[in-house]
Amino acid sequence: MMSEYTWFEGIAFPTLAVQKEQLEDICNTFVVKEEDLIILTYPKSGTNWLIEIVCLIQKKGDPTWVQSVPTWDRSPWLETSYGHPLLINKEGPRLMSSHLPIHLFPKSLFSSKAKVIYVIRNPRDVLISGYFFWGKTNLVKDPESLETYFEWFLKGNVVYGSWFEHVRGWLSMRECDNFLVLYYEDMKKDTKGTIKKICDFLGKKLGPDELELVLKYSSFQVMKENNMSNFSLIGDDVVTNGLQLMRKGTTGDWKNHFTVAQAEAFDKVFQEKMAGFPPGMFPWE
Ligand code: PPS
Repeated sequence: MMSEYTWFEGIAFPTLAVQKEQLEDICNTFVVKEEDLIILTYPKSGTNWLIEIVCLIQKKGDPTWVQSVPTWDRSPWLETSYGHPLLINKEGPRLMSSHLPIHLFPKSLFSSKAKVIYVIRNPRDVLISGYFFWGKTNLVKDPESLETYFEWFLKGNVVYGSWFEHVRGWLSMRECDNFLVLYYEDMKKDTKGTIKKICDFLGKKLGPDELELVLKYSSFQVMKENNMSNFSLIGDDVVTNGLQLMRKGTTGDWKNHFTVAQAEAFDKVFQEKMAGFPPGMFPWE
């Protein structure tokens, strides 16, 4: 069944998860605290993987927390009707996630020293991951074909808006000390190096055995089997048909799905929309 969207500032949000009044409130009045840690992503970029890594770092590799508490309670999604109240009522340092574009994020962030980690993934893989994910939920309109979803994605007619604008917007903060940019592709290529980078950013030290535990419990296979992390607890009101968060967990899957014409059309739009960034900004290009 098709779901309605909640529209806010020209961007579509899944009505089942996000409400307009709450979004307005979050944007204008939510107070980010100095000691907060915020995981920011465009959807399907590796959000849940990063949440798992951060939770495990905080517990020095002990998996008890990630194996007993669902992801959305460990790191509530700020803009959701479920996550927002949890965050307002939480005392002390908070871990939170968000897919909000920069112009809708609570203004208090920009005068705060709260730490932010922003994960970027090749948008071609984001598109494919999203196509297979959203179609198995009641959260979005059913595109009915990859061709249609491809067009919607390039135009930004998808939930949370345009990937290009999201990434361009948040990358404007990349020189800030409290802002760490990670790439899904680097996380795959050198997961241990990425975990160390996150530890440095958070001012956490892990011993070699602790690092191995973080690596083990955040691996694709272990997360896929962890019901607290693999979205198997999401209810039937949202899931329509065998929803899987942990689908493939690879880079370059888009090559199995794009036609040559689609690959060319994507390259063209990417070059136009992301012009002006220094060489090497996007490791897959
Ligand atoms: S969501 O729904 O927007 O929060 O999704 P998000 O977590 O951002 O992205 C889901 C994709 O991340 C992959 N993933 C992983 N890849 C490698 N290792 C680990 N541990 C891992 N955990 C999640 C997941 O498989 C989704 O990508 P696809 O390409 O669909 O497999």
